[in-house]
Amino acid sequence: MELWFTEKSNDSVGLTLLIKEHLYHKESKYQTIDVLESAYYGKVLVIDKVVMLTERDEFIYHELLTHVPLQYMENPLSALIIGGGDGGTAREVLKYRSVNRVVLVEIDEEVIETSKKFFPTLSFSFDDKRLEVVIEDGAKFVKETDEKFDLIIVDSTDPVGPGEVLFSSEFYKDCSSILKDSGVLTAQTESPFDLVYRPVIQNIYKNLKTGFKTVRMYLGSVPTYPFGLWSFAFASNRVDPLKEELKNPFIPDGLKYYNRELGRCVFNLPNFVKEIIDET
Ligand code: AG3
Repeated sequence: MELWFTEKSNDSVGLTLLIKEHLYHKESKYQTIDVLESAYYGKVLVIDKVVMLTERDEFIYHELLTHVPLQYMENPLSALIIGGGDGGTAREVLKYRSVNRVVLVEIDEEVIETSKKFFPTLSFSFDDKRLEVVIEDGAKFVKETDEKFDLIIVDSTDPVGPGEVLFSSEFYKDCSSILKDSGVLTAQTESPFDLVYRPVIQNIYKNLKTGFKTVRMYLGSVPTYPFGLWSFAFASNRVDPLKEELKNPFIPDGLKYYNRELGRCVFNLPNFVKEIIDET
């Protein structure tokens, strides 16, 4: 018998994967966690029936979320990751020799445990001594911490359920206040091709603008996310990627997606996407 998994992107479109094996199912305190062995994309991490990552294309999302901001920084020392319990974002940030401290705040420790069991190519980052893991609500953490960071990365789920507060203007203002002067925040901000999500994205960018002087969107193509076209936010009070040059003298070896030519031009947006942002 053939087994297929479908994530419905909206009521009339979905992504369907042929599944070889359902490896794991767990109801955690916050959400359901599943691991599927797919025929084409390798192992798939699914939370609340939504694809978080696949082994085969996770590099695109994780490299975009991290190297785009890190290449605009001369000497990044510290990073705060909100979410990101699979370890993929931490893996990329820790490739920078200048980075001596990464704090990862994940609300659900079951995500970390699942990644340790099934996704060693991401979760090996948890063995790095520079990484501290805090099991807590990210919004609460940014409100209460006294520490300041060079980089904040919001590696969240979609803006529904427990992840919703991570797109609010209060959260962004709190992030802005714990960012060093020349710091940058990046966040995943859904698919601009999704008509249903358009007002949601506009709201996210409106909220970001209440916390940061400069807010830019950039794009990448992630085949296993809805519509294959994904957006990210770059927010800062000092750095405008459209006006400044890349500053980091170091770039990690062996990246599979990011290079500096690409890193400069990901901010050039198609007209239909510009329109979404201009309306905010
Ligand atoms: N963060 C989730 C991105 C959103 C995917 N949305 C969807 N499939 N509807 C991924 C976590 C990877 N570190």
